[in-house]
Amino acid sequence: VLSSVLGFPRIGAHREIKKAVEAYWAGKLSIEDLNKAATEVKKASWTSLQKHKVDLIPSGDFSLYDHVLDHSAAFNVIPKRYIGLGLSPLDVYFAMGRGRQAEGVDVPACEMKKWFDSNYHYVVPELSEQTEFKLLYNKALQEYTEAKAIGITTRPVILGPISYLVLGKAAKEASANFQPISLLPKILPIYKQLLAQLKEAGVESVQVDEPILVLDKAAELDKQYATAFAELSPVAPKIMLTTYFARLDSNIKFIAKLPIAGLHIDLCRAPGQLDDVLNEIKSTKIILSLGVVSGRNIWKCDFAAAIKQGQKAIDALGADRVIVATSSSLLHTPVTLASEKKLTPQQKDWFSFALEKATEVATLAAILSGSQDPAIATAREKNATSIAKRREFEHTSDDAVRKRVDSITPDMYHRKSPFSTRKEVQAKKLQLPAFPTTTIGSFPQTKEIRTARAKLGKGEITEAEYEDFIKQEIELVVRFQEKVGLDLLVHGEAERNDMVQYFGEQLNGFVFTQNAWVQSYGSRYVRPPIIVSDVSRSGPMTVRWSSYAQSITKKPMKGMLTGPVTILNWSFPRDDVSRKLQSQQLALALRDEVIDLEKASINAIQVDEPAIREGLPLRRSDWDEYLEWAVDTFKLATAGVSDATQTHSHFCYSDFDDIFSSIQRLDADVISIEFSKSDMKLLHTFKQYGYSNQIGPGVYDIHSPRVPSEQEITDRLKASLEIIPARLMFVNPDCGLKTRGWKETEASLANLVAAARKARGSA
Ligand code: THG
Ligand code: ZN
Repeated sequence: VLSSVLGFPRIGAHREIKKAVEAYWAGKLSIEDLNKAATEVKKASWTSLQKHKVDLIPSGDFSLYDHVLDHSAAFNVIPKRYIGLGLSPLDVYFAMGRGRQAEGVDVPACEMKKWFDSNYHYVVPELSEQTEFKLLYNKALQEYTEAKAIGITTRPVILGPISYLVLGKAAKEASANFQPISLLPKILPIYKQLLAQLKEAGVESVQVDEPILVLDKAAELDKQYATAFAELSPVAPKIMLTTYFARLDSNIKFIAKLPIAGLHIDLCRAPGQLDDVLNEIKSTKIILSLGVVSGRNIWKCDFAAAIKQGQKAIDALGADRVIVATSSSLLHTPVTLASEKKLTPQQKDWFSFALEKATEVATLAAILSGSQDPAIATAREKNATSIAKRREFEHTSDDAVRKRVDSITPDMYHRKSPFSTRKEVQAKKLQLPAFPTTTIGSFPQTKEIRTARAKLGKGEITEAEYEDFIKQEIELVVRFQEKVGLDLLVHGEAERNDMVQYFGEQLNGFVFTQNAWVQSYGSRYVRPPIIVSDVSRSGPMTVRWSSYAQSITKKPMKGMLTGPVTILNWSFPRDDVSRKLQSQQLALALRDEVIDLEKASINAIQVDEPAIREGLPLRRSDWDEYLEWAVDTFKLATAGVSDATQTHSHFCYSDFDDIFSSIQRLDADVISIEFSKSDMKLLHTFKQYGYSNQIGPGVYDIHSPRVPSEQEITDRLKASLEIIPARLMFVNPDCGLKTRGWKETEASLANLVAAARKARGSA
């Protein structure tokens, strides 16, 4: 029984890649030094995986920005707008990832999308009939060779042709009914070339990721899979077809018939699929890779359970046909627990980060291979003790919290009156003009703000000094909003490091880390807090800042909270109770905060749920159950206020089509949506479904430093007004301003206010 890791974090144990890439962008690091930093990180990963006795070590999974973008760049899938700008290939690559605005060049970034149900974003390939695939370079081969040169034999990883195409989208120039998958005959020769080169270099087996096999839509692609693998197999090293994040369901029927050497399945997300898969592949020669060590969570693997599954597979297939692996790439987990100096020994004993997970797969493989090594026996015993201790801890629930959840009554999910009534009461209270202008909540997180926070962390300034500093920042943001003429103000969130981490650090039941960074996109990382026990609020979390902000202005101040579903989705949840229960507990804590804000005369309160769409299960048959509790818990958090308090919510990255009726059911008084990147189609959907509450379609894209002109904003408003009635319209940017600089923020918001005022004049 061999052990395998499907992919490793590529950010470096100390965020070396973020630092190097950002320094390169700033012109402070040469290409050579950037490559050197990359080489160091790759070497460190390979070396430590080898040291931890992992048999199948991945290569080709490293990335300076995003692994899907790596494929596009290597396959010549480069939209025209990035060509002929006089940029080096590396700069074209980064321009596609993040846009570029300098020295006369002004190109926006390619679209990003959430990678399945994770908080990672990939850069979406743009495909059309005109796409000319070419293999410009073979990144998997380069990294394989690089590892080989230091004496480490790896298994290269590539994203398979069908998933690559299906994850892409039709480019602007594509014809109306173009389907990316129609390019399969054109892309297969490229994959053949890539795989043949690997084989020639002596690669024994290659990991071909086909994660879309866990989606419903793969069921219709059985013929494409058959064609693709019939063409690729003869020229390729042994193919390990790799799936993750959900179950294969009936897709296993056609997968079992493919000419592949091995299949990887996720047994953390879908433990129930093992029997089915074993039945289907028993009579074939396919090797089964068991994803028993979670790539999506940080809990220590329960060896006893994993061994049971491993033994079952061995009984059915024989030991030489079983591999023990991580469930998915470890990209979604932090690098190592060793960097955490503040966790208690008890807490540390519960977790495994990427490196510790590598040890887990190696140990499990040794156990399943019947190893007599006393060190392995000891590791097994230690694991059993850790798991038992954690289980013991899990039984010590917070009775008050559990009782409160049990006594939730139906009326707690509903506002007192319907929206039409609330709207009138709120209009009197808030006195907002037509086309009220507002922002999503955060203002630029300047270097000074980050420095002050870091100093507080290191004890270089006192709590009181920090508090004064934040108050000054709030005052600055409030005065700016007054001056520029916004109507519904925010306090700017200078005190928050991250919209989830900030709440995680204040709520009971969470543990937070010092260095547990996970890549979110490009050079942007997050540090998800960990839910370890029942969640409750020990006191107000945001009231102090919101009421200070309200106290220094006559204009209405909007309170800002992160919703229960988003806190859950962007944390590492516990795995001993349901997501629903965790969301309910979060909702009750937030409900208290909402009511406290109302008591403090904050008459508009925003509870953001940008992650509600990404939490949607990958299989449609699981959607209803999720949406029911997700919507309910949002309502539980927000419905405790009087009619006069205006509730807001904000959504980003959403394919609203899928969750439309749920958005309506949230019954927020106002929603703001990311919208500038998609087209008017989205608003038509809102109209078509008869969305009845107020809505602020983002009037400009904050993800780029570009300043939208007043005319552009006016045009956008006019277009929106053809669909959304004027009386329901709010005017706002399409997301928070945290990652923007002040300069473009001032200019953009001035144009936004001017456009709204013009609209009032002409409406
Ligand atoms: N918080 C969390 N997850 C998210 C977002 C978030 N996922 C989706 C989206 N927003 C991702 N966007 C970002 C934007 C900026 C940053 C991270 C994710 C960011 N990170 C800082 C960095 O990498 O320099 C570190 C943040 C910090 O100082 O704590 O700027 O908003 N959870
Ligand atoms: Zn947003």
